[in-house]
Amino acid sequence: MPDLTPEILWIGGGAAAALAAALALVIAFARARRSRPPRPEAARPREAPVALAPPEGAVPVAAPQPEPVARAATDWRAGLRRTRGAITGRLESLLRGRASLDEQTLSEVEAILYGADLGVRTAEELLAAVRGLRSPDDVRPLLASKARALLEALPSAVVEPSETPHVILVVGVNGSGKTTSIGKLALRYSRAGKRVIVAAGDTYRAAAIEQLSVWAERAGVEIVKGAPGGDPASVAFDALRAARARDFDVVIVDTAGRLQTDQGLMDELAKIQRVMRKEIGDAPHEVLLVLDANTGQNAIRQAQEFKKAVAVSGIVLSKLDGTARGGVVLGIAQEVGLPVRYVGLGESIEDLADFDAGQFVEALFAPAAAD
Ligand SMILES: Nc1nc2c(ncn2[C@@H]2O[C@H](COP(=O)(O)OP(=O)(O)OP(=O)(O)O)[C@@H](O)[C@H]2O)c(=O)[nH]1
Ligand SMILES: [Mg+2]
Repeated sequence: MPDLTPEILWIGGGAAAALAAALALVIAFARARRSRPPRPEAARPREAPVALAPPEGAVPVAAPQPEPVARAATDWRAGLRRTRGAITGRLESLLRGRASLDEQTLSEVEAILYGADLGVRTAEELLAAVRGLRSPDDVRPLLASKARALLEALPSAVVEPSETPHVILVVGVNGSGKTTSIGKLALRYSRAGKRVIVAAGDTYRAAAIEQLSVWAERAGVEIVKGAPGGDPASVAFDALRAARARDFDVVIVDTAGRLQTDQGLMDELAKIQRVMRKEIGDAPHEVLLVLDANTGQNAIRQAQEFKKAVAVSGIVLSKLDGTARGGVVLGIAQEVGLPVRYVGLGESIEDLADFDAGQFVEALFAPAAAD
């Protein structure tokens, strides 16, 4: 056997030299990058013409503009997979191979509808329509068209800001996703070229103020904070005043979570709304109630109670990702008469989608067997 050792050594030495050269190149490139001057900040859409000092207690904090990130089209089919399993999937399994809708089958359809978080009235109405059918094949198309009609009968959820600042008050029970949704919304408006300021109206926990600051920074918007334990209505008032003085387009006010059954705290929301009107007569222009989709029918009760305290104009249905209880969208429409405006589809700042009734219904009643 020939002795290959010198060649192997030579080849090994050559490879090491090449490796060293490559490494040197990489280091040189990294140094060059580090020494490059920082990229200029994205131009702000409108410069604040002002100069009014911020109101007392307000701490406006300038934050860098975020990098634009492309967002994939909302995947309604994926987002509704579990809800579709709970409604369409169960109906498919029940009706497969059945020749007619006999009483036994109808009572099973009833059980599925009542168990689907649609709310009693919606379930009753859908069941009554199904009773009029002859063929099991017609059940799914009928439910889809009824659901669509129900959602399309609601007032439009889209509110185009017609004056500035456009004021949005965000309310909801503890942990429903208010602060997260505000971060997501702030980013949306700021990407649309609006100057946004958020207000830390949850003064009950110092951590809540800090949490909103983090979201404001992520979204690249400003924030007005009050002192922990301070009056939330006065933080909201300060934010409106700052927004007017400094020419902001959109103000989004966070509030502390509260049980819908706690009258004292619900009254406080009404006070926030009243105090805002002292600064801007028709504020808030939108009151978004954040409901956690996982709470199912309890979300319907929450909506009914919040509606009594403040002029709720639309719903943000958070945590629709991964829940089987998304049928509650129909219950909210039917029993509360409020449109879902946005849905939360995850915990990151990009995970907010405009609600789209057509896409929602199509995804909900799509064949579930393929999931
Ligand atoms: N998966 C998922 N999680 C969400 C979504 N929205 C919010 N969350 C999570 O829900 C939890 C509560 O969210 P927050 O935004 O703090 O809720 P909040 O209503 O402000 O809570 P309080 O201020 O305590 O009343 C956090 O862990 C969020 O990451 C969503 O759309 N999907
Ligand atoms: Mg919060």
